[in-house]
Amino acid sequence: MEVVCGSGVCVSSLPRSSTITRSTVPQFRVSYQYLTPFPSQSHLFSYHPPPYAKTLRARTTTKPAIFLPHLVASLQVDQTYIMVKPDGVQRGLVGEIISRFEKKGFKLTGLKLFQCSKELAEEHYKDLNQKSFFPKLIDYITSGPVVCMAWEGVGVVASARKLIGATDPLQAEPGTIRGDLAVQTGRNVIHGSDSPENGKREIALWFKEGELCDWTPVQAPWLRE
Ligand code: IDP
Ligand code: MG
Repeated sequence: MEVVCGSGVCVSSLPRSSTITRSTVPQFRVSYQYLTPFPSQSHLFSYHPPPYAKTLRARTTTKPAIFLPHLVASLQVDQTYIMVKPDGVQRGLVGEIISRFEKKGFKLTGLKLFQCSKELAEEHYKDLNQKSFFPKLIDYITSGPVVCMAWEGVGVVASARKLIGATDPLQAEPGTIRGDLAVQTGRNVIHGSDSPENGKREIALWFKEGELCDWTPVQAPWLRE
């Protein structure tokens, strides 16, 4: 088995938890627990044979592939649902928040000011409906207009979560939106999808057909080679 480790290069055909020992890599003196560069289950880090491969064998092969996360990630364009919550709108933070995503280089594909219903808020946060704070969360989200946004880009879901910062603004790093602009979890100014799947689900929930724009920013060649 071909194994290349070091300089951030690993073989993806190894099971996530497999142990690399002296027998698999003779030059290793000790056992190494195989770890992906990030402890994520993300689809970004799984190997998919190219769909354009010419033969069935080539398409279904399990032969080891060099695992370069930045190259794998470069193939995946995701969508995320970002929402300025009612406190962000009331405090005049809409422009500041949009600006951070624009400056980063993501593509805005949907944008609207919107008063959401209780039903929509409950559906959006359905995974939290057993939490004690759920009723207050629904009151908060429906207490005034929100700004709904759909953003698109390579790695946009994970990157947006970094730009947003931790759920508790006091734990959020300075430089993040919550770290810079908020002080309490119950008033943390912004929502961002937590997975590519939820990005799609939430965009479909908050936007109607025809409200999203498919366009090519002129700056595209200046953002990605
Ligand atoms: P996230 O917004 O960082 O993804 P989640 O755990 O998904 O955080 O929670 C959704 C939202 O619910 C939070 O952004 C916050 O507004 C609210 N929330 C979460 N935990 C608490 C809490 O302990 N008290 C009050 N509100 C909370
Ligand atoms: Mg969440």
